[in-house]
Amino acid sequence: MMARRVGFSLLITLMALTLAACGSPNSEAGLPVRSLSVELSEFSISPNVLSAQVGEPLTFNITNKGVLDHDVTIVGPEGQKLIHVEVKHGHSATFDFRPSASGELRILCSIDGHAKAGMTAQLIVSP
Ligand SMILES: [Cu+2]
Repeated sequence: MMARRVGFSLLITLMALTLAACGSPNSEAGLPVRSLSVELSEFSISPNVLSAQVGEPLTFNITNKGVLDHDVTIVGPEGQKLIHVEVKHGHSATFDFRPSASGELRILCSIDGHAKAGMTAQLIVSP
C-alpha cells in the first residue's frame, strides 16, 4: 500500500514538471522564442552585440569555428555566472536563456586570456 502511494505522488510530480516544461516557452511575457546564432573563434564572439527584451525566451545556437575549445559565459550585473556552456572546437551547443532584468549583460569566454584577447560580447536587455 505504501509503495503504491509513493508511486502515485511521484507520477503527479512528473506530470507537474512536464506541464511546467511545456507551458513556459511564450506564456509569461507573451513573447515568442527567438533563436540567436553566435560564432566563436580565435579570438572573437560574433556578433558582439546582441539585444533582447526582458522576459524574452532566447535559444542560443553556438558554433565554435575555432581551433581551440571555448565556452560561452553570461555574466550578470553583480558578476555572477548566469550561463556557462563549454563548446569544443568544431562543435556546436544550444542553450536557453531568458533575461530577467533590463541592462547590459557581458558574454565572454572564461578560458584564461580569451576574454582579454577579444572573446567578449554584450547582451543589451531592454525593458
Ligand atoms: Cu575561448
